Amino acid sequence: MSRHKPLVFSGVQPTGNLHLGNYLGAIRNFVRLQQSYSCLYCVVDMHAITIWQEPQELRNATREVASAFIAAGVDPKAHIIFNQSQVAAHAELAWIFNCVARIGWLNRMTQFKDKAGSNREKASVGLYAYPNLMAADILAYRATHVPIGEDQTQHLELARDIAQKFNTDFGVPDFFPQPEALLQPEGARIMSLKDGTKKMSKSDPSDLSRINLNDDADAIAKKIRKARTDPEPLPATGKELESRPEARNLVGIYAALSDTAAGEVLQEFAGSEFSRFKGRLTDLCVAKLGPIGAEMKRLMADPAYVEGVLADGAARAHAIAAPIMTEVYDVVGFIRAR
Ligand code: AQP
Repeated sequence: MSRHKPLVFSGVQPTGNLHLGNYLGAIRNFVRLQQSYSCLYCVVDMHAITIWQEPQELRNATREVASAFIAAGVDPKAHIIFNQSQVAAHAELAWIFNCVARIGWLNRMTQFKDKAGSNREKASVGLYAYPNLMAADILAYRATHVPIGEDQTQHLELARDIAQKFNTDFGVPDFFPQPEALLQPEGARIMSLKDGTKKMSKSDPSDLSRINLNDDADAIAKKIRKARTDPEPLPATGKELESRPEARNLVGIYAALSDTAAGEVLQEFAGSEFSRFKGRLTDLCVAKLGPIGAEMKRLMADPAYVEGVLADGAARAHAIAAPIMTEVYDVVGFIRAR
């Protein structure tokens, strides 16, 4: 990993059912960033357990996310792929940040409100403190750039506030950098195939709502065929899609997968019935996701290799974080063996 390029950190939770939204909204971008940045891509298993995970499924999902990174084209030798719990700096720095962040700051986090729902009293303390761990994930490496979806901008703002408060409280200006968001372009948010107003999500109980990265061609075809649409043919302009969320979503998926703008897709399909468009979308999805799904399957059949990648990545991640943590402990006033 080149130390001369700016450092990117990003993570995906091993919570099962990796889907097209995770690919187009995150993993595909991870692959592209390898050119210009040194990248740490983390399977954030400690974040996953803020909501109950079956231990055996967690192990499996951890290998699956790592396999998806590799299958999509992340180079685990030139960059770093690892799972969060193998590098102690995440938990150690998160504790210090628990003591830097203010309760009022966390109370404003909308994702906690969404995820805890009406059962706030029963949510885990970890779910509440999740943004502090995310700040630690980034700052343990002094990462400067963080590719995130729009839903994570509030958490990244918090990481910046924590970095600044730490620097100010301990009188160490510039100790932690202010990490910057690498936001995805508009249209990178993929919605449920069953409801164009809800994001495609791992936790949606309906498997028909999402295209999983390990779906085979038949499953992809079935899900696109059954995807909700409206009776109108495809329009000629994006403006006419504004009040048609399902149509807009399918056009957005086609545009993202073919690396074009939605406007160009509409130029090609204006006036077409959905049945024709869905057929072409299926072909495109199968062509783009098929090879990734097949490679994931091959990697999942070799857990020793995938765990080897994670262990090697963790050792290299630790080597970056450990000297930073030594400085952190010194700044905070903790006595350590010399
Ligand atoms: N529908 C989506 N469209 C675009 N990007 C998406 N991401 C998730 N869903 C979409 C992006 O995928 C990355 C990894 O997400 P995560 O696993 O860390 O957490 P998440 O955002 O909570 O993912 P899910 O699939 O929606 O899981 P659940 O159902 O558990 O909440 C992130 O960069 C995210 O933006």
